[in-house]
Amino acid sequence: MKDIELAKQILNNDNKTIVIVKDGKVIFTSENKGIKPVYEAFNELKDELKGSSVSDKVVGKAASMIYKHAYIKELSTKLISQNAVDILKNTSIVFEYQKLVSYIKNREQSGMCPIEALSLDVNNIDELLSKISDFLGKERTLVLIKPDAIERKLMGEIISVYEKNFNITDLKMIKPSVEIAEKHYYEHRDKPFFNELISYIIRGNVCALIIEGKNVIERVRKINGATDPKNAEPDSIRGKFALSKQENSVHGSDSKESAEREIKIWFG
Ligand code: IDP
Ligand code: MG
Repeated sequence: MKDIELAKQILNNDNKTIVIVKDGKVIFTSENKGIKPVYEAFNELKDELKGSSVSDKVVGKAASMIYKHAYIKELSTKLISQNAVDILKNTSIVFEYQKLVSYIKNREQSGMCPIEALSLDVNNIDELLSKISDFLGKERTLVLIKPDAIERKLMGEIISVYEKNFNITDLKMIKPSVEIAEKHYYEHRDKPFFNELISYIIRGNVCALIIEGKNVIERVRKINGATDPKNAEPDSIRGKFALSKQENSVHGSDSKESAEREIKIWFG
């Protein structure tokens, strides 16, 4: 049975307070209600569970339940502690939901990580899962403002379009090396326009941005417009500014995988 199914089944069963699943096997269940057995269980299992705190496990639990369902690569140390990340790798911890909520409600809110805070005002596990998925649905993408736009001093105007619609979380000017340009456009290496494309992208400064938001990958590509300005919506960035199919002012990643690959190339 999948973790998620097991978790739901357990959470719908009044008799069980806590179940700890490790490597796909149930290694601990408690028939008692209340938070006390949870602490006791963690005490007993602290070596096995790397001695992390209860809150790590609460977060680890929430995260592990959606692990196979949501985009979780981004659920890094930014959102949860390293201990919870470690636990995620091989352990799922399932609490009775109401006990989890009362436990969280009694905690200092300022110390909460975002996922804990999300679980405060939901009524059941499905709501919690969908809230967390929404939260994690926040994507990142890589945008490049290409040399033709920088040369024509359109950078500010173009950045303001993204800024109004999304959060810009990182930004830099860079004159790309051939190596960076070839890595970035690797998928086009066999295309007839490849060499020309590389010469164009390295001919001057490029402004690279990491942009974050819900469905940002698809939305940025829509705002950018079609590759060839002849086909681009007139009010898209390419529709307004692109000079040709090649000198088309901006780049936006085309998938989550491309976004992560490209962010690594440009931001390390
Ligand atoms: P995209 O930037 O809209 O994702 P891709 O097909 O991935 O478009 O192409 C990458 C870049 O290569 C384009 O943005 C453009 O600068 C350039 N390019 C694409 N097709 C051509 C072409 O037919 N001739 C010249 N350059 C092209
Ligand atoms: Mg592309």
